[in-house]
Amino acid sequence: MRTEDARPVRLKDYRPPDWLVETVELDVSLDPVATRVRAKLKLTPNPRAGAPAPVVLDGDELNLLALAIDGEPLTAERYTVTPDNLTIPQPPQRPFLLHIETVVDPSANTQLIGIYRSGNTYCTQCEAEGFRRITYFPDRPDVMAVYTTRIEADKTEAPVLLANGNLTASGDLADGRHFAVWHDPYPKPSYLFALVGGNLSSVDDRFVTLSGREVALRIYVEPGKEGRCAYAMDSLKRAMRWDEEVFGREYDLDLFMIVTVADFNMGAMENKGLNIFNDKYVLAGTETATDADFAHIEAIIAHEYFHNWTGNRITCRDWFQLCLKEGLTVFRDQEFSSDQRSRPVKRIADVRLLRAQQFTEDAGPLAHPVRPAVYNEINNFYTATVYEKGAEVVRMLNVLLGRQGFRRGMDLYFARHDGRAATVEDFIQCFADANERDLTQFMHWYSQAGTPEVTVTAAYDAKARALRLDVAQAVPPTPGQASKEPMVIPFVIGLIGRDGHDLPLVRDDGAEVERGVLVLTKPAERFTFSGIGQPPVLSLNRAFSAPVKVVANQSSADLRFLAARDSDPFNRWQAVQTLATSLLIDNVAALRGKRELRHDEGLIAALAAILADPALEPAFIGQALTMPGEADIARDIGHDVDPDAIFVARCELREAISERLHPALHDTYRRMSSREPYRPDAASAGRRALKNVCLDLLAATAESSAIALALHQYETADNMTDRMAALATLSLHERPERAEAIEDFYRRFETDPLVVDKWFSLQAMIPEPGTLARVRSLTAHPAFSFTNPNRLRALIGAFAHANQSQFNRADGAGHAFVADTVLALDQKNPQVAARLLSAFKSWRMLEATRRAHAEAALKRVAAREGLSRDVNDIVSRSLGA
Ligand code: 0A1
Ligand code: ZN
Repeated sequence: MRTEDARPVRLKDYRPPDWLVETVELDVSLDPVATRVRAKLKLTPNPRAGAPAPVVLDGDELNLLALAIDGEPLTAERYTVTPDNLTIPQPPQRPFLLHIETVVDPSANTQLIGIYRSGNTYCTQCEAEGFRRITYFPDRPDVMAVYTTRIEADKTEAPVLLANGNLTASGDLADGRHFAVWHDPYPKPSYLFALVGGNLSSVDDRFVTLSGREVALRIYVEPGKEGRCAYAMDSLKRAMRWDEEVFGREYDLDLFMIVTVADFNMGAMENKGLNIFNDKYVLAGTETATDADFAHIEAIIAHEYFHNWTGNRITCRDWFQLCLKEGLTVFRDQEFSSDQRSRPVKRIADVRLLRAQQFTEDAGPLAHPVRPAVYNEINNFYTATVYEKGAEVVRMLNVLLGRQGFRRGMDLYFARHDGRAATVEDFIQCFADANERDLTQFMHWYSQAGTPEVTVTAAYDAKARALRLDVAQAVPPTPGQASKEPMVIPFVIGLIGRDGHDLPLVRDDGAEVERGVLVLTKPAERFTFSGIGQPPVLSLNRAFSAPVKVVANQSSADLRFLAARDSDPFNRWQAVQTLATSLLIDNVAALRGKRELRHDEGLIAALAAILADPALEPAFIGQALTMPGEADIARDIGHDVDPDAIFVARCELREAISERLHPALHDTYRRMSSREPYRPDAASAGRRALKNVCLDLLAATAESSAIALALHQYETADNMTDRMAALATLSLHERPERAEAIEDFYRRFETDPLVVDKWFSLQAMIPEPGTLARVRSLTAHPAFSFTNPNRLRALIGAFAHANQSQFNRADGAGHAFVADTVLALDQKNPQVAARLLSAFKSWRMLEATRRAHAEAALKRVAAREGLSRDVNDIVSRSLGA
């Protein structure tokens, strides 16, 4: 294991590689405990590098058996081996063939990086620095090579042998073994290498590209699970078509394969031609997967597929450029889902996620820029900032340049950089060149951390028929960045007249504001609009055009007006959230000061109007009725946070909504109930979402009839969405029905690990003091596994990340439990341990007692000898060392 000695890697130290690899021939002989890897690398001196240089290859937990140059074995004095490197100090300064033979133990690989086993399947995970756990190699993304992979294995243990590219040969060998040879004609970085060996079944389909080429599609699963791949396969074909239509991108190999495994550190991996997926993001059936699962499958299948162009054909020069592939590809998958489903609802869901995860990250000790300038462990930068904020930055280009201008920039990017390893500068330059725009200032989005705050003050002058907007922006300080430069913020606004129509946006110099985009560039600036015959209501940051926090102090009446009338659906939703947030913040303060709680009739009226609006999509109404989450309220409060008070204030609000809107909620519940057979499409899912939000609100008062309704729905549901939603509602009420239903659920689904994960999570998220004891005892449940990342995240991850009041218990027991788990897990799987530890990312904003407990827990982790680099990095940044 790579232990803690931190060696910060800095962007400014980037140097091109001294040696390039033209071709890689791998010969891998699979064995459960001694997998032998023979590698033949064609190395050439890099003409872009300087003086003659040694060959320094990366390695991690490898056993070197043999080494030769051009067929001649290297004697011991001609090379050195350390735990991290293999160095040949005086290689020939010309192209040569390097033969390396190593052996690794896949069964002992609990990190799940490199070659490992998931059940009986052999599989690999190489991003970011896992290839070095397979063979010695210049394991950096700017070394792109053509790979040929020969795999051999026992034919009964691993009848299926897969690697990147096309199958070029296969056959039987002596002793019951067999082999397959795969060739990938596209040069690629080592992190996109993959191989799989196992007893797998495939579901096969085909896709004909726009230019008429036929591509074979295969999804490999454990035998018996073939019936659960239909939605993933359909999503794949839709994604392939969409990328042709929207981005002009065709698939480039004759075969596209997806393999599912049950043990995987992340969601999925875009290896060239051979995506490897956490089975949770492929397998789905009506009885076992929720609407949210179906939506995730669609998005992640598309995400990995889209990487073929944004990530694989054009890759990253170095890991600092991670957002180049991830932010862009998330943007692309968000757009795909928006086109397949409802654009406004998707935008609301994405912004909820962005605020919950990225804004929170940006507000705490783990804040970092979209393109960090330094890292200790790259695995810790697969973050909401790189992915989600990275996508927002790409989206802002789309807003600034318009759809066509954006497409021009993308086309140029594909044309200019195909087959290369690129940087963020390269990417942005394409948009600048294709649109003749200067995007220098825009680059601050990549280098400055923190969520910008945009403050808007309006003044209406009736006599001059003019509206003046004073707009100020500020980016708060973040670790290592005390002061910031102003950003380019595409701020889309609307001015709404009393009749609900948008007024024309004409600047006082007569220029019309195109697409409503005000481009903010200064710390403070003034915009004046003329021809405004009445004081308008402001609709700000429409469709969330920039990832900023808006401060506008709009009146409750204006917010209600926006909730009812804005032509921008996102801002209708936002207006409700703003009303609810300010009420919740006031009430948290009231609870702590033992004062009486405030009620907001305006908010209730706004919700009633939305519920009654027949023009609105059900999924949108469901989003509007869902109050801000506890973590969001905490972040908005920002300091001296008491999670219990937040929980109570939120419950009180839900009860008030329940009481005041009871008949409408009941009626909506009934109207949204369906006797039709289950279908996972967006419209049906939206109806179920609204129905289940209503059910949960109806039960918020713990009224018996609502509990009975939930129980009835739980028992009679014909799909997992309804069954799970009913169970989640029941889980919030400490009554005998809850225990029975939880028992029943396990009995029904105990043979299905992905459903058992839902069962673990649901219990871990119960916001009650008994939950910690329940979680502890569930760690001894026969279905729990400490080494399977999905199980671990389902139980302990859900407790730490999704149960604010119990993780942050006032007695510190929640923090201590998670710290203990991190320490125990770190020995086995540092990447997953570090991610669990990041649950402490908001510890500094807690009130003093809880903050002290969190600090003590973090210090205890920090004090442990022999921490992994992953955990050491998170804990030291969390403590601000
Ligand atoms: N590139 C993948 C995410 C990923 C990153 C690291 C991994 O290591 C275990 C695995 C997957 C994506 O964006 O989907
Ligand atoms: Zn990705």
